[in-house]
Amino acid sequence: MRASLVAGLAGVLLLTGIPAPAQAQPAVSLGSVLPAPQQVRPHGPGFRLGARTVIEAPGGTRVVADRLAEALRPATGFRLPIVGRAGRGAPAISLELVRHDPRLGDEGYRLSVRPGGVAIRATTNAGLFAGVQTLRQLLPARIDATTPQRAAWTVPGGDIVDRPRFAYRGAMLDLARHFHTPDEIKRYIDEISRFKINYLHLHLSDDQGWRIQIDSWPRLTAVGGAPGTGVDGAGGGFLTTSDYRDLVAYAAGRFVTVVPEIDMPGHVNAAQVAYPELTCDGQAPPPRTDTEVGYSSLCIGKEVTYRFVEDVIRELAAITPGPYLHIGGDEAHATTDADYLAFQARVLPLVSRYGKVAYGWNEIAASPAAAGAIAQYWGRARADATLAAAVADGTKVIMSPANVAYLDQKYDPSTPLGLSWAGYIEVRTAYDWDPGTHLEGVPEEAVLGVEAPLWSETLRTLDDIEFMAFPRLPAIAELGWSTTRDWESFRTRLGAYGPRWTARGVGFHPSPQIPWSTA
Ligand code: NGO
Repeated sequence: MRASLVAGLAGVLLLTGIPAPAQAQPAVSLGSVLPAPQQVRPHGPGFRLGARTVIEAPGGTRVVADRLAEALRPATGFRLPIVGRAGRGAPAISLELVRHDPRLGDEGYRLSVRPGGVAIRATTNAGLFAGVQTLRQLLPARIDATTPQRAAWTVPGGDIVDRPRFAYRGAMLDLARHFHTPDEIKRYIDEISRFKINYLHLHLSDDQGWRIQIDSWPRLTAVGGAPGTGVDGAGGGFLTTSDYRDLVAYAAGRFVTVVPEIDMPGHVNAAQVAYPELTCDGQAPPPRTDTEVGYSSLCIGKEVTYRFVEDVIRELAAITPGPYLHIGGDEAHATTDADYLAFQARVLPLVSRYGKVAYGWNEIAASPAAAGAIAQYWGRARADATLAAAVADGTKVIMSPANVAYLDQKYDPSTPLGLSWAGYIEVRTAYDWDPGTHLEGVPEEAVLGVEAPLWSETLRTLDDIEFMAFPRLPAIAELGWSTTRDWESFRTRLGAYGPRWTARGVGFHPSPQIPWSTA
């Protein structure tokens, strides 16, 4: 409350152009964090990070300490050694796993800032990592510079107790329409994990291309990942199994779980170009790099279809440590309803046979086999009777309504990139909805979380990705993490975050709805 008032005043000052008083103001207020922490109690003097500061990281917390050190060393130029125990009186940022704290759940953390140091406590490393992301935002924005800066590295005094509202907070990248390289994906992971996003969904196949190596069907990538398989014949490429494993490990080191998607029974033209036996007449269709949807379908009556699907699921499950495997299921307009149900009755159980929870676009809810599965809602309506019926049977839901959560939609008519079929989505539109009440018949208990999909028909480079994702991704992240939703507070905190992106060279959309700080 107090924190958001302080933040709100800072916003007014920025808007009116009157400079904030220079004296005694901490550079950042304790509550100025994205997504908003649950409990913020500013009090007492803060901590000043200096050349003698150490990172105290007893057993098992090393992976988080490494991330913290990587985040703070470049701009401060300090050594910040990681030690098991800090010497008495040594200024320290200390990480510690505690046995039990019912306030924290699996991913929560406590952060306290005193003149002698900063303490982050959690019951898991995921919780400590979340606390570290908060701490980074409590330092002056210049902490995000990639070269040493002169600054007073102060952290405001007080306590934060925080935990997420939803267990699943996701982002999706579409590698099929335009391939994005492992390095680009890693940079995206770096940015999204700062907002406590903990799942990255990769859309790995579509009509245009196939982007993941499958050993038992090698032409999928030899043909479907060849140069020229991106939209309009641009680009091409695919992830080898070892690229994929490396990405999964990189993500895990940032507490992000990868969710792979193979889209079927529609969106399969690239697979059919590579393997004509996957069509009903056995004839290869022409390769397609336009952006039509809904014209291709696997051949539901052929056994080879299920050998193919099982091989793909088995191989993907084997290289995916996370719990979910996404089987698409959207826009199967070239599959009859009866065929669609027959297909899902065989394929949804296959996913569990290989040890994964089946996940698909909300169309899968039409199948009785989706009872234990997860459906990703991408519709624009506020009610979906088929989904509500599945929810009553146990299906869980991830919310990605296209008209509020699709990061590929234009901000406004002047946005140079993106599509607009679901409407224009400025920052406020992305923020002003509630995943727990958005859909009739889908109560909060049935909602596993939120996801912000970024389809790439019009997006080729990392710059394109960043321009569309930021600043809307933090809006969706806040809906997934925070229990409060307050637009005035959000826009002020977002405005204060801008210089952090600038310092890292992240080209965000400077939305006119946000009071961007130029500090
Ligand atoms: C739809 C479609 C995708 C498009 C996307 C573009 C879903 C689930 N299927 O969303 O193939 O790329 O819109 O916004």
